[in-house]
Amino acid sequence: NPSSENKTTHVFRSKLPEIPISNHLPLHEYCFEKLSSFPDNPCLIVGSTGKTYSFAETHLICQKTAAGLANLGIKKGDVIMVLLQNCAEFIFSFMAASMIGAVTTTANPFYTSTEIFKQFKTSRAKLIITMSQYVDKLRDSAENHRKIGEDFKVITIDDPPENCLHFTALSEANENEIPQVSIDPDDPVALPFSSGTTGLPKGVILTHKSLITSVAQQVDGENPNLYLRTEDVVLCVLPLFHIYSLNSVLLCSLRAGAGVLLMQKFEIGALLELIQRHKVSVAAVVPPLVLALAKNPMVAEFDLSSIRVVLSGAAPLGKELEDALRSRVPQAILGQGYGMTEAGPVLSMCLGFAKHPFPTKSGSCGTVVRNAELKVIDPETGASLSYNQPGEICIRGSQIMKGYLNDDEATAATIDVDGWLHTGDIGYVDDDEEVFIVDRVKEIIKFKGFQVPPAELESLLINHPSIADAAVVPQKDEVAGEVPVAFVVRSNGFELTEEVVKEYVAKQVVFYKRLHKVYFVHAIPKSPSGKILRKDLRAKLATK
Ligand code: 4UU
Repeated sequence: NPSSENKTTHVFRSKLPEIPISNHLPLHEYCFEKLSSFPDNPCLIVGSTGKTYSFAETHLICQKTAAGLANLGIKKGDVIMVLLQNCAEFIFSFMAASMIGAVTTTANPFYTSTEIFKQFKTSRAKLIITMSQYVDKLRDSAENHRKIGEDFKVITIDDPPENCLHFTALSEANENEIPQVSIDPDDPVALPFSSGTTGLPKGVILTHKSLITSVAQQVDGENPNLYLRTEDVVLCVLPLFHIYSLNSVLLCSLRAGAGVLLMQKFEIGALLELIQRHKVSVAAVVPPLVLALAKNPMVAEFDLSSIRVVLSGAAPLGKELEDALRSRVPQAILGQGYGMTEAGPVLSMCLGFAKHPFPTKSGSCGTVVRNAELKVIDPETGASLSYNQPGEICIRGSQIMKGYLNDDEATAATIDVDGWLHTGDIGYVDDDEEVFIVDRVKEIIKFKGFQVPPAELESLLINHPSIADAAVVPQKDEVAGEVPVAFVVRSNGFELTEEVVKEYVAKQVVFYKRLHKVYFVHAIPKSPSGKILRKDLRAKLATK
């Protein structure tokens, strides 16, 4: 019996009671379920222009866009790719796809052509919604022989280049022409990509049920864990193509009736100005943004007194940084959320954000969300551990992914036979049910919260004619948290400089995957089975 379940399993739960969750609904119905109570409230506020869409307007444009997607031939189960920075059209596209039973795969518009097409092909997307400035990357290239307008459609939210369509082709369709589809709770709705605990990026299948469950765990119930009010303005500066912003900012706000302030990109001056102007009350951030808010002298010139909640996540937040931020926004509750794309994504959330809050400790990643089970296991033996004992964090519940797209092996390596998702994070739960993350056993490197999969960089490096072997590991960095650095073995007789290696990688990847340092070595330490001994390399870095 491969099952490790037994009587000694210590299951950690939320301090909040379980609640009924409407996860039989399609995601868009759930998110807009309470629309009639606040149709005229601001739903989306476009930071750059000040344009505001009410809930009723947002819902209507989503419906029109749904009809528009159907007119272009998108059917239930089809995948569309949204390649956009934060903007209203992102939301229209995502919710529209849900309405016709289609699936959205989100990607970073700063990706290189190669990175985009890898995801585009793997996800078998039929259509890309983007901006004109990114269309050149979608043109016929070495990676791609399919043609825009013939083999796949490209829609731009600004002036469409040749063979592309304007977004109005979607958003001006007749909302009465949405095809009737029946959506099963286990049907996919979102397909973000993540490398998980090992290897290359994979499509993470998030179903209607997973996302509804996750949102409900945060904002539903008599005493919501993340209490959002209809009068809240929630800052949406983190990219919506990442699950953190998509779920905890966008979907949670839609459900709760809070307004979402959209910022296309992070720029401290504009951010502070918008917080002050729109009286942002809830700010979802990542540690590098906390650093900017805590340290940048400009902050003193703005009124940030509207902020009542700061949620940090996606990477560890140091205690000093948290304290430094506290002095800047003394009226706000600061806390963390801990998420992982595959986990739907939220595993734990600060209970200081609850409607009836609990006291919390600095450095904690919150308490496991309600209607879910968390356990901590010995990474060697798999034995379940009790309070205050660090081990691998595992999570179980209806919110977790259905699995990886077309990769049963990776799915089985991540979700075990008893339904536990293994995170590759090392942490413990203290006596007050608070989760603390202390280490990571998986490969992933996090640059400002962005995923950098070492396997991807290693395969690029090994493709270089002068490189015999390579390994990529994280190095601690004050600003980014971690940066990728490489250990490289030169092929016999080849000259190769650090600059050449860095350049070679930089040309092929998005900015945050660039190598910050290259160490030339004679061999990469490996286990008898051929696995890179990353711990040894990390230890080597620590002594450098
Ligand atoms: C230390 O980072 C995310 C999702 C983050 C998220 C989502 C909703 C945070 C709050 C929220 O409300 O997903 P991925 O897949 O990009 O990266 C997952 C990994 C985790 O396994 C862990 O290693 O990112 C790291 N991580 C954190 N580490 C995520 N949150 C934290 C955290 N502290 N608070």
